[in-house]
Amino acid sequence: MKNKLEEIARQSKEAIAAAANPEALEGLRVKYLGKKGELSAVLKQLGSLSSEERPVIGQLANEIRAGIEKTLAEKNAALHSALLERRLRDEALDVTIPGRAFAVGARHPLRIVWDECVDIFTGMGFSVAEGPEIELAEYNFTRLNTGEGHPARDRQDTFYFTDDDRVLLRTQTSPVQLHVMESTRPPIRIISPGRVYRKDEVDATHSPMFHQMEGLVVDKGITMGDLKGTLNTLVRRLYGDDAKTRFRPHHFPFTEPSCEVDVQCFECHGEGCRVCKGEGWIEVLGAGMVHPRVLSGCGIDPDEYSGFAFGVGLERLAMRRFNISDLRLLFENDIRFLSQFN
Ligand code: 2U9
Repeated sequence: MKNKLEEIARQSKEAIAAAANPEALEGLRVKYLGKKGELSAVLKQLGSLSSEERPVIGQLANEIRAGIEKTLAEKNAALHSALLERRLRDEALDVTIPGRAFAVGARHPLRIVWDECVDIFTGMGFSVAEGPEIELAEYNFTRLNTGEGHPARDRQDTFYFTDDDRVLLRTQTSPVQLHVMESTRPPIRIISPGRVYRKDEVDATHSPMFHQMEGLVVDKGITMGDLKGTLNTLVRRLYGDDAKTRFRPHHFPFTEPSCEVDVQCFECHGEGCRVCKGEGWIEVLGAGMVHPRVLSGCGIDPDEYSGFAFGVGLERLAMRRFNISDLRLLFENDIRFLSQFN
């Protein structure tokens, strides 16, 4: 029996040493130490031994069991640490490898000045209104006091869809403001940025599609003073707190009186230079008090209410701001050009 036990000790040691994984090891534990295992089989025969042999063999069996348990535990630990080693090696992460660079886009220069104007006006309590680019001549012209036969309606200058000149691509964003005046009661304080279309040949300063931002304020007691205060604020936010403005009389059919707003040249401070073409002043805006006929056409009583309106070309703002000499650069979508801004 002693031989049998020593044989189990030897065999189990070899088998455990050769086990390749925790599952095989568990199989060996059952095989040698389990209830129906080899060690138990031997112990069942203890009864057949003499009373002198029984404690000796019993003690040997216990020592062998302890030995197998220890070997199993050590092998188990070794297998697990080998497994861990392998995972650490296989799943190694080199945190020193430079990250993958994502190409982050830049805002288009037009979008930059658009956002900036929206910020300035929403800061003064204006809301942003938008509307369709396909309009009725009725809204683009007639209700803006620009009746049949007015030179601004010329087919040479406007993209009409139909032969009866009834439907067109808007030439200004003013129709948006008419729609707001028709559907809401004063006080009205809105800006309408957006695309507009005119039949212009493309050159360094013209494009058949360009962007405008118009504004409209209608309330009781609105005066030219409100117009000047608002537009001076715009110009100072755009060109700096010390920017000087000049309001020159002008004519628009939809405003009366009308004016153009110049800012004193930021380059020569009024002396006259290349930037302002010797003028000392740079034109930035058109504006005026909303014509009473435009108000009453939208169901707003001009004896009770008055308003002012203005318009600014966003391409010109962007070109001046970023020193861009050719308008076409804004529409060619050359990444090398566009990625310079922001
Ligand atoms: C309503 C009534 C009046 C909008 C106005 C201008 C003056 C103006 C130009 C600026 C450069 C167009 O982009 S540009 O070529 N615009 O000078 N626009 S007043 O007046 C309105 C608008 C809506 C109902």
